[in-house]
Amino acid sequence: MVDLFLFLLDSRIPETSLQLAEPYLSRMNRVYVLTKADLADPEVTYHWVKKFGTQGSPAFAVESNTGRGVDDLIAYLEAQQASISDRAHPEAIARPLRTMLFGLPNVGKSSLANRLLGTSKAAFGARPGLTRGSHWLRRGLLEILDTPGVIDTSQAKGEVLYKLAATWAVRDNQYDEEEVAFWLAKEVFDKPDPVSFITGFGRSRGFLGPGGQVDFGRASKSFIQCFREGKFGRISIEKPDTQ
Ligand SMILES: Nc1nc2c(ncn2[C@@H]2O[C@H](COP(=O)(O)OP(=O)(O)OP(=O)(O)O)[C@@H](O)[C@H]2O)c(=O)[nH]1
Ligand SMILES: [Mg+2]
Repeated sequence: MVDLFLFLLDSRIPETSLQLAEPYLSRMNRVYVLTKADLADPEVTYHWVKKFGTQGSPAFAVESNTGRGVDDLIAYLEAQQASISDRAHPEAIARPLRTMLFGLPNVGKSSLANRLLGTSKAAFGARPGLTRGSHWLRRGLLEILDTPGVIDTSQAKGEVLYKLAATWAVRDNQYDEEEVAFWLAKEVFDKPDPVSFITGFGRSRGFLGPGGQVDFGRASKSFIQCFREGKFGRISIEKPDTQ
């Protein structure tokens, strides 16, 4: 039913995105799309795209919120559409290219579907688990199957869980905010004393509890949210070893 699988990977954690999604898809006809590129370090994303390319899979970095990078992907899909029609029935009327979007919850599948189709038909939103059921969407010679984030993240723990939480691929009740904030401060921001770093962050925001003490829970939550929104700049959590 599908000509091409668009395998969406969060630009900040391409390796973890890939490992978790890998068991669900065949090796065939795979295209990688690094999403939310505006939130990741552009140089690191460039190296990821290059790495996937040398491994034989076309790869694109996109920003579905602004549309940046999407034109290159559209040009690629149009070329694929032209080639399937030629190969199968050169004499027949061109048939649409069927693509399926696949990836972690909240990675940007529905937003990309809208960009590719130039519509806002696919419902999208800030929390994971928004799309329910799979939907075929069509415009001209492109058909897109938008799927829900079906990848099972319920068993994720340790660093994998922290990465998923930091990029909001898991629901808020799946992780401990203070643990995630501690890990982010230590491993991603390289802070030797994560507790005082998060406390300082909370104080600077005025998150004070009774007695003037910093509300560590609130500070942790806000710290994670600021990271997710790119308020600390464009930060890649995972870098390819070739870089
Ligand atoms: N900064 C940024 N945010 C994006 C980008 N693409 C999507 N988003 C946001 O990410 C959130 C999730 O987008 P969706 O398109 O709903 O993601 P999804 O993969 O369809 O999510 P589920 O259907 O819940 O699995 C939304 O708040 C989007 O606005 C992007 O390129 N950059
Ligand atoms: Mg969706």
